[in-house]
Amino acid sequence: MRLFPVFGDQLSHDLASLRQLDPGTGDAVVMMEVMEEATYVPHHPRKIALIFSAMRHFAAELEARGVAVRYVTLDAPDNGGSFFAEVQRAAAELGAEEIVATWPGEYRVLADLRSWEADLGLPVHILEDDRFLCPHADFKRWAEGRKQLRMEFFYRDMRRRTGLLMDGDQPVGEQWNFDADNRRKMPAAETPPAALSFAPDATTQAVLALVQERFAGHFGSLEGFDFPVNRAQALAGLADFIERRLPAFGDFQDAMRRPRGEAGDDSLYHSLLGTSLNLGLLGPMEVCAAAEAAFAAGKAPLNAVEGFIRQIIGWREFVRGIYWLTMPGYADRNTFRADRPLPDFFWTGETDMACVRHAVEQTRDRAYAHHIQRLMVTGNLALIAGLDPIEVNRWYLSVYADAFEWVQLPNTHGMVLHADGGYLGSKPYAASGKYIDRMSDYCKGCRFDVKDSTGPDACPLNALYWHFLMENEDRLAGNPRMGLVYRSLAKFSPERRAELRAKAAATLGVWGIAEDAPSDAGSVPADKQMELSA
Ligand code: FAD
Ligand code: DLZ
Repeated sequence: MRLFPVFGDQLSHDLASLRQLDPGTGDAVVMMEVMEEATYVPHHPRKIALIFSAMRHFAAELEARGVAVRYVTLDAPDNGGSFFAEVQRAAAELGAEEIVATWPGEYRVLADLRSWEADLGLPVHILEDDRFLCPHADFKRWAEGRKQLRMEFFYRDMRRRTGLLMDGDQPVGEQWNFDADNRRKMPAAETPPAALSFAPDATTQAVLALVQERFAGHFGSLEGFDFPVNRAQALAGLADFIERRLPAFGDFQDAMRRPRGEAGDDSLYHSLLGTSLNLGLLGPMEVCAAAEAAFAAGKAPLNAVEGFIRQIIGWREFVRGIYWLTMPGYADRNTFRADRPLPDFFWTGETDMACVRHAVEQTRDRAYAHHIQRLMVTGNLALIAGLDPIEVNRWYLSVYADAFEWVQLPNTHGMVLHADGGYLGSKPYAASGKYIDRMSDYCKGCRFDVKDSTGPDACPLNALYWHFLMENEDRLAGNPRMGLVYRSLAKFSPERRAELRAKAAATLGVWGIAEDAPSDAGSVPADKQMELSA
């Protein structure tokens, strides 16, 4: 008898391990809702509910196909609390002779799985997760000998490998990348269509009640839960995106906008496919093929389709490759020696900065923020304020419904914080308020003046930006991609530099995280802190 553990982000019927399962031989799947997973960081309740509901739907689909499933709910009276405890019990009770698993999404879980063989006294087979398009060995081969890894070159290889948007060995449109066309600010009259909303069925409602009861103390709201929780819903979400939002996805990919009380406010023209992809309800090739077909049918322009496909076969595969190539250890580097705690407003949204307030409130309400909010609002602030990468990484892993460490960590630690010393990205995305003003309407009506850097109402991002550049001049001034900004900084008088430093220090003081503040001042509230000190 073989036991097949299936984790909450492995909800694909063609999962490598499930392809080996033979229902006629006594093989069984075990799926487990366990406190260890739900609390190793304080996950957003919406994320926990999504995962539990999707797991329950997937288990029901397996059973309908004749697969024996041992499903352990969180409130089962004898729930063992961890993957290991439940697998051990299932193996003993069912008389398992072997464990067959698919490579998990986090190093932490892989290390656990690898210890099972000795602890259970049973063979444990861990199969490669071939739902991803670039196997570990291929990424390793590609990366070997390169000091820095650059997504663009990896992406071109992935285009050749998949044949997506290729004309023989040349890119369709004679250009690999149309990013330069994808930076439009959103006009006030533009109204992105609302994404599909999936009303909770009885299974989801039961999960919502359970999560409400058990995780009420975690940051985030369950109200209006409407994530797709099974493959049929995920496919409907994909079709809706391809038809109604993909055509403008490229143009407004980098745009941000204040909430206007309209249905599409949170995601603009983004796909909202991240949770379905990461849980395994959709596969990367099928979503890219759907986008490519829309281009072939003349329903979506090349800049949109190329931009979308690049995110999936480029960025998504690239960050996963980096994660597995460098773990454990990727998160240990802290290039800028950043050590300030997270200001309270990351958990409360209580700040007068309109951009940050919106990003945090939306995150609290939806467990979602689109890429530019994550990168250029909360991310940029974390970078230029010198926030501790451990706290920042934990925040991102906790608060987004699509967050699993293989994808969250390289994006946060590498792309946003540049804490990996430039392994993932060639330069930090540091920006002042000017960038936010160029790409959004946040600054209009914000209490702070984006055109001012040092006055009492100056946008705090401006002085923090220059402060960051001054603090890290020795590390960054030699970077050819930072040449322009350092040439500007070189023109600043000593008095101007001092003013900017003083303003930045005052801002950090107001947030309770200046150097001379007590180390816990303004930090994560105690109830959210349980894992942060680990
Ligand atoms: P869209 O904008 O519609 O993009 C389509 C798809 O492309 C996404 O669903 C995703 O699968 C993929 N994609 C886009 N950008 C990236 C990227 N940089 N890395 C990997 N895949 C990408 N993505 C996650 O899936 N989980 C995370 O935990 C996560 N954390 C992030 C943290 C930070 C600091 C940053 C800057 C980005 C992070 N991303 C993460 C990437 C990206 O922001 C999300 O994938 C995206 O916002 C999800 O929304 P969407 O489905 O509407 O994406
Ligand atoms: C994120 C998460 C949560 C909150 N809870 C569970 C759970 O109870 N059971 C489960 O199988 N998976 C859960 N997950 C997702 C896992 O953390 C994820 O599958 C692993 O981290 C991947 O290695």
